[in-house]
Amino acid sequence: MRSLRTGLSLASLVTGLALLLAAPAAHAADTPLRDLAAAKGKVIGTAVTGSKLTGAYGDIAGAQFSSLTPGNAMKWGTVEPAQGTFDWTEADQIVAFAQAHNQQVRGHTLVWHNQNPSWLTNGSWTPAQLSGLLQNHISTEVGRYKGKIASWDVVNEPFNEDGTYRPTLWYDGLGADYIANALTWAHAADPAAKLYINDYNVEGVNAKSTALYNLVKSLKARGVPIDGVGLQAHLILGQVPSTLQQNIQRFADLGVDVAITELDIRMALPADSAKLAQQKADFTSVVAACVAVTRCVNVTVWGFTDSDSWVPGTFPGYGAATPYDENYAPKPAYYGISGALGGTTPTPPPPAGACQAAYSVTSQWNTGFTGQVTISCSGASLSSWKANWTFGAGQQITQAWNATCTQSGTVVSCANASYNGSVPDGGSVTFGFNGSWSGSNPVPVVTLG
Ligand code: G2I
Repeated sequence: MRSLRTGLSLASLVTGLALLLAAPAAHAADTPLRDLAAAKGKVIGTAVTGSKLTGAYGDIAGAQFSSLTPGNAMKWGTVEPAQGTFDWTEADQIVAFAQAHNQQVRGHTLVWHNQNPSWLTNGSWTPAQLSGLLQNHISTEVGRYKGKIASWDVVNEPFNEDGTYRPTLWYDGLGADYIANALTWAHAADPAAKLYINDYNVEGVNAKSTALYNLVKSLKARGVPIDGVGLQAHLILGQVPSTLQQNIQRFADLGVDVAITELDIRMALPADSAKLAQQKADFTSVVAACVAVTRCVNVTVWGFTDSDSWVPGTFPGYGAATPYDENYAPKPAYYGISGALGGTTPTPPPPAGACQAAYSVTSQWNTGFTGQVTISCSGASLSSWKANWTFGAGQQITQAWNATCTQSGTVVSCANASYNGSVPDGGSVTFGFNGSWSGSNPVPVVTLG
């Protein structure tokens, strides 16, 4: 900046600024999702696998997203495989990566019925023992990462589809208050972390989301620390609930934040352009619903690449659920997200264009003829050209205009003149020649080279 100031006149600085200002508009689609989200006051996240955070996977995770959720690394079964034996390797790796990339971490998850260690699920515990185990687990894990986790999915998937409590180790052993207790213990371990209850099939207004709504309302009334609800959003192509925004709004109106925590949109394989276009529209409407509600603070995709998605393993025949394909190329869904965050979709590159040459005989007499070649371009252009062909019946060029032609045996090569090398997209150039023939005068195939 200093050398810019001293080295440039005011006029050229102004010109330079104008160019700088113009550039982002032209390349807005290249703006990382995290910057687009920030401009809307939102956080955009992805679930990650710690061991993959290098190379292209790491580059995209770091550049595009402002929040990371460990897909599995912070679950009880991962962090305490044997009672009292802890393995924080992957969780630490993800937290360190997030800190190095100025990203939030969503901790996932403290109380769940899945992915618990077998020593826990196979044990037989009194309610007091179970409660002590849970409190100790929460205090240990939340305490370890105190100050480093923006939000915790404290309780995961507590409800059945009909809105009753899911019978689990926790509910069966401790009753519904395991939820309030878990939140209270988490708050004690890290008072600054935002505490969430997270569930699936609660994106639209339905029995399950209404049960969640009523729970949050009563927790708030009791003074239990609850800061947000997570709507997982494991969706199916073409089935974004029409009441999504309304549902987000009703939670916001309760005085809690809302996050879309595990967004993916699966389709029957193979993917095709129509399905990918529908998926783009679906990602657009989910992100737009969050953008429309101030207290919807975060949209997190459950894996950003189709190569790192839980979907094909769980729903055979389904997949392609994320915004990047298996080779890390952004899919239309990516542009659905960026568009809903205010980015512009890039103008697709023009279809691979072509220039071609057409040969014709314009007049012919007993031993001679006049011919011409027209070179025309569509979706492409040339700055110089050479037209080549092979005469099939002993013809011989005697004279050419608007090109320099040489003939060696049957092979003819004609190069542009100094003034007509340029063939613009949509334009054409013609050159002509006289030749001799006898017997027959067949039209050759001309190639450009
Ligand atoms: O099931 C999708 C998600 C639903 N909401 C809660 C999330 O925590 C859950 O995540 C998924 C992970 O993405 C999967 O990766 O949870 C699954 C387990 O319920 C995870 O699958 C497990 C496999 O079942 C294991 O066989 C595997 O060892 O992932 C493990 C690590 O790759």
